[in-house]
Amino acid sequence: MTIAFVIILLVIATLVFHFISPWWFTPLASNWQTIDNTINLSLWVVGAVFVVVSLFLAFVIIKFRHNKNRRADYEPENNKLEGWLTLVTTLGVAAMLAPGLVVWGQFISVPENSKIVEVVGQQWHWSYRLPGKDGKLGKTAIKLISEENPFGIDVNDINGADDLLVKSNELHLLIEQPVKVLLRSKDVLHNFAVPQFRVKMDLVPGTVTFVWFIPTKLGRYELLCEELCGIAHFTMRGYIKVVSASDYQTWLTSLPTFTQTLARDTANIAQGKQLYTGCVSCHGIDGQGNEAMNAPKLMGLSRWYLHRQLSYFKRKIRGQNSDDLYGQQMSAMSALLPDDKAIADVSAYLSSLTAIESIPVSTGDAIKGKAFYKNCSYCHGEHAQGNYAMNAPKLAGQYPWYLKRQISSFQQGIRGAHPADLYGKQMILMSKTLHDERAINDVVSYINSLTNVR
Ligand code: HEC
Ligand code: HEC
Ligand SMILES: [Cu+2]
Repeated sequence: MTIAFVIILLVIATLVFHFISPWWFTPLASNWQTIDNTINLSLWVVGAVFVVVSLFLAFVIIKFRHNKNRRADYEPENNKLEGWLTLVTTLGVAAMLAPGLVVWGQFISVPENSKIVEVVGQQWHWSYRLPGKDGKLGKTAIKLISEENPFGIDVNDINGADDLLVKSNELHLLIEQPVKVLLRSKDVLHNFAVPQFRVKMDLVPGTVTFVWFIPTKLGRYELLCEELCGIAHFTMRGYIKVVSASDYQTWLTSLPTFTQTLARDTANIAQGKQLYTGCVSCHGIDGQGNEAMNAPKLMGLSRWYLHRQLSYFKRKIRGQNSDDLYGQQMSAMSALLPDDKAIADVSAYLSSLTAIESIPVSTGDAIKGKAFYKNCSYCHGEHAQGNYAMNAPKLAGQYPWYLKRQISSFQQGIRGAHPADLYGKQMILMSKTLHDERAINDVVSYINSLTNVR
């Protein structure tokens, strides 16, 4: 008897939860109402069956409960009843599956007037490529990917020259314009999913997959990787901003073509050395750093990392937090570098310095630190040598006081929390794997004990 009431309560609770629960789909922002309809239909079919079968079970338990004066009837066959049950079940299953086939048909028939956009996934961020005026994307290959050519575009393919590259994690789309999104992965399986658009698809290394949709509502939507693609999978987020025609045009004109990004490497090392004279008082004559000035070692850091940090300081993405005293100092100093060219020059100069690097000593327990460093090595490399593909800088050879300060800045959100800081956010999350001062000390000791490979 009790079990019958439990079942009835379960049915009531489920229904109440369904109707009052705040959890439901985010408002639709694309043409894919049909996907919602299919999901809803399945839910209604499954829901009705759940209610009817559960209540029937409860009814039977109550009605035919144990009674000394009653005996059960044995009825192994009932063709009529079985016929009905088979028919009803078949209709129910067909109602759930058949509309899905129709919607899948639409899902794979891309409208003629769609515009192409390429989305590239890698551990753990997104980038985008649009065809230039010719409307065609250039060929790509994994083996062509390098620091200068992160998309791996084939320079010999004429279609690639005017491709527009978006290195940021924000893609803009024109409202009411059907788009065919080509999906490509540089490393492992990822999944392209924007909840408001409803459509989602895996990115598979070695092949190009696609989805299509029409964005129907202006707004900025979060792009999630819905594939468990590695330890920092949850940091793999991007944004899709649906904009009006004029905003879209402005955005397009701001994008560099592939040719322009290649031509950009005109950094002048001599010029960079000249510019660096303004930095010597803090960072030292060879960029060896200076503890008294709180200034880290710069020599031997990668060009792309130096470039990024200097433009972060300049664009007030790093060093603006009111608790970030040293970052603020440095941010003020970035005024010595008037423009992007100057930043490129000084970065090229600093990364060219190959003076012998002393290995700093620190006081933590390097053996314990090694265990902590396991997580860090996925991005920063086994020898803390840095890894361009992961956007993670070299840590080996850096002063312990500076490393500790940065780790705790990340932990407190003093560094990396600015909305335009794409990579700092990953570090904020990672820094929290070190639970106390002791752990920070230990991991830094381990980093300092690593052979300082360049
Ligand atoms: C007043 C002293 C001072 C001067 C002058 C100065 N810096 Fe700095 N710099 C700092 C301090 C302090 C930090 C550490 C900031 C922090 O802890 O977040 C820093 C950090 C940096 C970083 C970040 C390094 C990393 O590993 O993330 C770079 C790059 C840098 N400086 C380059 C320069 C360049 C190039 C110049 C000359 C244009 C310069 N600095 C001039 C004090 C200075
Ligand atoms: C998911 C990849 C990833 C992992 C894992 C990771 N980092 Fe980082 N780390 C980064 C990136 C990316 C940056 C550069 C951030 C930026 O550009 O502002 C960075 C920056 C840093 C910096 C600042 C270096 C400098 O010169 O200012 C330190 C220190 C650091 N990481 C330490 C660690 C430690 C310790 C661990 C392990 C607990 C770790 N990281 C794990 C990606 C990672
Ligand atoms: Cu992913």
